[in-house]
Amino acid sequence: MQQQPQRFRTLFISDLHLGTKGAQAEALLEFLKQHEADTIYLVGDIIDGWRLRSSWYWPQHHNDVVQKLLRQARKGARIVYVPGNHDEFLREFCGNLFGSIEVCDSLVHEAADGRRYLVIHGDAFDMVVRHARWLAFLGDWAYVMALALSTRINVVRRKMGFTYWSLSAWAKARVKNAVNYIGNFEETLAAEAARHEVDGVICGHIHSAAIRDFEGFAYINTGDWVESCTAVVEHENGRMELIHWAPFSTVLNAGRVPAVRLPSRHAA
Ligand SMILES: [Mn+2]
Repeated sequence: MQQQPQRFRTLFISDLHLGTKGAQAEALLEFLKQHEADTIYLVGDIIDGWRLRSSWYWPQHHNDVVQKLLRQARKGARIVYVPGNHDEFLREFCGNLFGSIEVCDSLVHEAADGRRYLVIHGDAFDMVVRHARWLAFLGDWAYVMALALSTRINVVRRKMGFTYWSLSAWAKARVKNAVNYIGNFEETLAAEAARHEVDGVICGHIHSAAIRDFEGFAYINTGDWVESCTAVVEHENGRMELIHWAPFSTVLNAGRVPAVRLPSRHAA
């Protein structure tokens, strides 16, 4: 049954990691069918160039996601691609157009309520990636191993009718340092919003979706489509909302799980 898509002023998604086995392309496709927007920001790590460089992995579903986005652009949506560290090959094209898709290293988004947000992937503020690329690569490898295991577990879970379970999210949540890491990143990014004299920041990179307030500056992280299947939408009045999409919803008919809402002080 075809559902009528919900329409938003803006849609922010990041960390799709297309070109990797961990990418939740089917869930994303279903999400994109049901959520449309006037402007779509792709907040980095959309196509995983690091992985594709070592081995080519590009199934039909990954193509379908790209096609779906291009179709939105043809229908008049403005699409802005902010490259991340996994698709840094696009950074040299910043300021250019791919068809109608704008590529931009970072930019300011003005919401309907007049609030201004710096849109940036965020890896530039990740001390690991910034200062030790070899360490980042090693981390990436361990991460891929964890995801491969997670993928197998989920094949079994799907057959048994269970919902998606994320091993790496589970592991991360149990590592003490991960909490510090996320906290530091969030604070750094919120400080960056202050430095740019805007009201907040919208980023991705750490695969941890959030809408938070840091002393009056909004920290918004779009999350990812590898572990958590999350996106951020801007309503017509400028209100930002985090959506947790439940994968396998067509199998389980679960649809949307309750979304995390902005604290009232943020509501327009
Ligand atoms: Mn990244």
